[in-house]
Amino acid sequence: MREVDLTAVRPYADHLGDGLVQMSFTLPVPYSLAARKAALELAGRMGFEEPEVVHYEQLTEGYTYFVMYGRCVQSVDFEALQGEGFDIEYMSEDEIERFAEEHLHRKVVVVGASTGSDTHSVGIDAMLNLKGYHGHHGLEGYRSFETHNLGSQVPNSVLLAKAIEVGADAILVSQTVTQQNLHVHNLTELVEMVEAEGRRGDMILACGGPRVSNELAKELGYDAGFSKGTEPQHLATFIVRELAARVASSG
Ligand code: B12
Repeated sequence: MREVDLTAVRPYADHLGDGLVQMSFTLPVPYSLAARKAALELAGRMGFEEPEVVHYEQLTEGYTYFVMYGRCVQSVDFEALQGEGFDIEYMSEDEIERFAEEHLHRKVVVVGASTGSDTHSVGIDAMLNLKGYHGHHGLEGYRSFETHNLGSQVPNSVLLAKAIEVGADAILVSQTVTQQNLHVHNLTELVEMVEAEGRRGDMILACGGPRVSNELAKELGYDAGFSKGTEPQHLATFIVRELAARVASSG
């Protein structure tokens, strides 16, 4: 079996290192042979070799949707990225309970919501409700957590007021709709409000959603961001460790 060269990693489809990529996009042009040519030319300019249109169709009048294949010739040095610290060792539910008992000696209070006009509540429910996600309890099922799930379409002002009322250790925000960068606006507004109230140092701020990343979250002033595939114990691990570190550093 061929060994992977971790200093020059590229996408893999038929055989290692072939660089084959599948991508999809929509062009604002009518469904036509010219549209197909435009997509091929664009993929070429993106740097893909041997681009192919494997499917295209009219999305609506004046718009054409494409599924393309192309060969990516660039590679990335994966070895140079090791030790960057983006992999966290998560604890299990039992380990989290024991860690909280040993280090915190009280319940961790969290308040969460899907904010602004965003109606998608499945993400925040997955994190907080007893039923949880992927066979793992949400934080409501932990002895060491007191959870307040405010649901969806919650104004940032209401979320913050609740957090202050219950003395929250962490505010948890879910954002799914990213059209027009709505999520960035909502997430930023909350940070600004927390800061204006002089509470930023008292609360952990964490957010999540399919298009949220830890990098984006940090850039917007959050302590952490979580994306697709997050399970409740990932979030719980982060919260108890972060809180314990804050308790330890405050003497
Ligand atoms: C179900 C659904 C709905 C339901 C929502 C029901 C509900 N109660 O939530 C309904 C039908 C209401 C709906 C409405 C709309 N939807 Co919708 N919806 C979906 C759908 C099919 C699934 C979303 C979902 O539940 N995923 C499952 C959860 C578990 O995944 P998740 O949210 O990513 O959560 C995980 C992580 O992201 C993370 N996470 C999430 N939040 C948090 C928070 C914290 C603190 C942490 C730690 C982690 C975390 O952990 C979770 C578990 O791993 C998606 C398409 C898809 N297949 O993804 C579209 C989708 C999200 N919807 C979309 C759109 C556009 C809409 C509408 C605007 C449509 C319209 N024109 O009316 C409206 C929204 C109106 C509004 N005001 O918000 C788009 C969003 C595009 C974008 N990026 O902006 C999608 C992607 C569909 C699409 N391809 O166009 N929708």
